[in-house]
Amino acid sequence: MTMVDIAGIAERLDTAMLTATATPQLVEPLAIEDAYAVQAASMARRYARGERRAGIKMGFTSRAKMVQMGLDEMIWGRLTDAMLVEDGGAIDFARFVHPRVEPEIAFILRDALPATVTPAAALAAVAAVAPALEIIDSRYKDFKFSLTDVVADNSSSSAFVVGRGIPVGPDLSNLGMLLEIDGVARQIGSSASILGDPVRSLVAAARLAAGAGEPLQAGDIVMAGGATAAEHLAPGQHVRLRVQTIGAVEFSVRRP
Ligand code: OOG
Ligand code: MG
Repeated sequence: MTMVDIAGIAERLDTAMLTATATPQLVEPLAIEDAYAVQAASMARRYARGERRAGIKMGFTSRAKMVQMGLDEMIWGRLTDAMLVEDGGAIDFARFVHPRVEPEIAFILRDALPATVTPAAALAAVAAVAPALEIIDSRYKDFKFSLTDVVADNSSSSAFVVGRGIPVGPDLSNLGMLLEIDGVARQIGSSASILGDPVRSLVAAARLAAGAGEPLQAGDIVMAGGATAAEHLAPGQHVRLRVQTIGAVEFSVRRP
């Protein structure tokens, strides 16, 4: 077995994020466990700088996202308070390398979740379900990566916006989702694209987080994954997502 420089790769990815500068893809193919170890090590650097855990994001839970990025395995990443953008707020384009946005659904937990839960039990622990926008920003050159590259890079997690949402109740399995940029429809989809029902993503999140020794806690936010392909962002844009029944969420990209 070769030794993998977990801390060194974590530092490289963390620096790429802090300086908004793309870094080359990893040369040595990592084992998936090592990729998650790099992710944990890079997140430990952020926690040491004062960021606080906010929940987790799921990735590649829809066919549209798998096709866009050419990968077909579910992944996850960690969210912190520093990544949270207020609904209606603005982001600075210069903070990112080459940001994209994708339409999602978020769950805000009232109660902790164990590794194994039924969809009904998972929903019973949810305080609110909300429309959400994820701003992904791969730290790799040209937004290209292998599965283990992207996992090491915290699954491209970069920023996220969560709408007000509503209490659990309505069926979430087929809600229309409309992503508009500057008032123009850019992606139209359905929550059904997310594993057939976004609650399945929440169930998987509970299993994966617990498996990593960081089970989902009360107050955590779980991003269920993009329902459609992601769209490139540019300075000056206004982005809005409307999700049938559960509401809307928006943000803008400041001009430098
Ligand atoms: C990886 C992250 C995938 C999603 O919602 O599927 C993801 C990427 O596409 O850069 O966030
Ligand atoms: Mg996403």
